[in-house]
Amino acid sequence: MQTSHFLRTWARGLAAAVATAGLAACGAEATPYYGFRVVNAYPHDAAAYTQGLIWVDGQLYESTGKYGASTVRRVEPGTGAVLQSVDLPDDVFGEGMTIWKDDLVVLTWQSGIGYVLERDGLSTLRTFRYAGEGWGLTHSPDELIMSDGTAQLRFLDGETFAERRRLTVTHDGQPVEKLNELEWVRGEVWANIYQSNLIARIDPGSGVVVGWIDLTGLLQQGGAPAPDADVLNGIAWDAAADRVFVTGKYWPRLFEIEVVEPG
Ligand SMILES: [Ca+2]
Repeated sequence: MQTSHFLRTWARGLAAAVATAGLAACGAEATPYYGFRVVNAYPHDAAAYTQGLIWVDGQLYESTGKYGASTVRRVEPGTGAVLQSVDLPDDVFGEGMTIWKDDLVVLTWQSGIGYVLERDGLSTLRTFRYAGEGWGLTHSPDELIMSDGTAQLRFLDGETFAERRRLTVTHDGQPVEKLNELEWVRGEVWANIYQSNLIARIDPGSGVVVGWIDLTGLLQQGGAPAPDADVLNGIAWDAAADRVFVTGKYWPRLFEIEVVEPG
């Protein structure tokens, strides 16, 4: 028995040494992949092609896409009830949304036009222009942060919408394409990667992905099958209570999740 125990201990030690040597040969530690735990599941409008999701003072605001069906809405988190909704023009495809000061800022996909909406009445206050496509939108304390479907994040002045800088988001030195819905969470930029179950946790200074959150299997939790659901999209952070909510396009559920450490 003693010999067997010794051999097992020796074998585990050897395996650990080989793994460590492998990482050292790569020159860096592997980027961690985090799991998740569902804290709560709530109803969500399964007709909403979710493009932007934010938490403001106890309520959710959501922007939706598709030509002729794009909206900006105020949603009761616990029930999913749409308390108020306005239509965007039929010829624009709604995209990401955030709040700046007290106004909602909404992007459109390929029209190059952004909308500034009054938060309470959802009436349009003004519009602005930007180059290229609009995908996700969030903000740091200092500026707006926008994605456009590439690996780049643009940092914009929140008053003039002028572009201040761009950053290429990378994982192991390679660009991470299809950055979609965004959320500023605890000093990081979190980004849905379009057509995947992954959220990238991005260092806003360097653009480096410091971790991945794998939400594979999330949709199947908390209720009946959802055959019409599309991709994961939509992250909202309740900064005051430090809670994270996620949903997807045509998802019938919204989830509050906790991120779980790897392994
Ligand atoms: Ca968001």
